[in-house]
Amino acid sequence: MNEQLAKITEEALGKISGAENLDALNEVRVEYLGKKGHITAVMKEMKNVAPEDRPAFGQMVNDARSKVEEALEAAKEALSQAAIRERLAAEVIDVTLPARKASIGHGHPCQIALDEVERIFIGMGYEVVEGPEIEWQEYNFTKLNIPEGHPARDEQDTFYITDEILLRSQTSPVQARVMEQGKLPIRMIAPGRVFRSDSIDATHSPSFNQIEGLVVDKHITMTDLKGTLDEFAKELFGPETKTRFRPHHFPFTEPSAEVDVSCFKCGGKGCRFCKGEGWIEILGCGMVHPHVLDMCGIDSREYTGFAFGVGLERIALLKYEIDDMRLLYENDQRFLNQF
Ligand code: 2NL
Repeated sequence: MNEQLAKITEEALGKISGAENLDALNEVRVEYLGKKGHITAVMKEMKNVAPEDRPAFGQMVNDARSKVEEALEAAKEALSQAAIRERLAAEVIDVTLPARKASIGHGHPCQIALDEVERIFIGMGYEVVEGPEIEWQEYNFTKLNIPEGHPARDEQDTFYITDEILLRSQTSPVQARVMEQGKLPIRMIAPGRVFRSDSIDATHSPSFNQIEGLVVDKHITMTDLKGTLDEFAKELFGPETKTRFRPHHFPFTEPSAEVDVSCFKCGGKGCRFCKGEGWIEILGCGMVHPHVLDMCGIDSREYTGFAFGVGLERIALLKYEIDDMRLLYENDQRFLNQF
């Protein structure tokens, strides 16, 4: 018996040291120590052993069992260590490689220009107000003195969602909403995205940004309009800047004007930048039409106001001397990083 057990133990130890991985090791455990294992089978012989020999027999089998268990444990430890070493070697990280540069991006020229415009008007006591990009045509057109049948409502020019709902073609509906709330006086600018059914070229896009301004109070006159926009132009383009108001027509203002600034490149002498004109057009403005005030719930016999609208992209193109609007929509970092 002793000899047979020694042989089984020897065999088990041999297989343990030959096991190449943890699965193989487990098979050896089952083969010798499992329910039907070789060493377990020897233990089951106990019943055939003379009662006086049983303690010694039991001791002997237990010793063999312990020996195999210890060997299994040691081999398991060694194989696990080897597996970890192998993984560490395979996953080695070269800490001397240069790190990937963290990119924090760059402000968009339109955002920089908008920040500047907002700073100027906030400095003059204006509030910045935003509103929905999807509007009732009532607010986009009717309340702004653009009745049904007016050419500005042409389906070719505006993106309609239903007969009554559209993508706003200007930010003035935001101002119509503020007027309707009835808190006077009003000093506000409304920046935001607007939509026109235009084809894309160097100066047009179906979606662009506008900043509209509105002042409503008692005794507001054209001199307030001219003084405010002259100050705005000087702050935006430099203290030497002059302004020129040319008569124009907008449905929501009367009288209306377009405003030019003296060319900030040549000072007004005429150059390539201003196409020899000496002047550059930057915005449209006028005294709020009394119909507009009345339709928005403000008594036009008591209150007057002025309003203006500027294209944000146009300001950015002029200020940063960019010659194609499409560059503003590509978001190429190499372009943006220049401003
Ligand atoms: C332009 C001209 C303009 C307005 C916008 C306005 C708004 C209200 C009432 C009256 Cl609520 N007017 N906005 C007035 C005149 C001109 O924009 O050429 N924009 C790019």
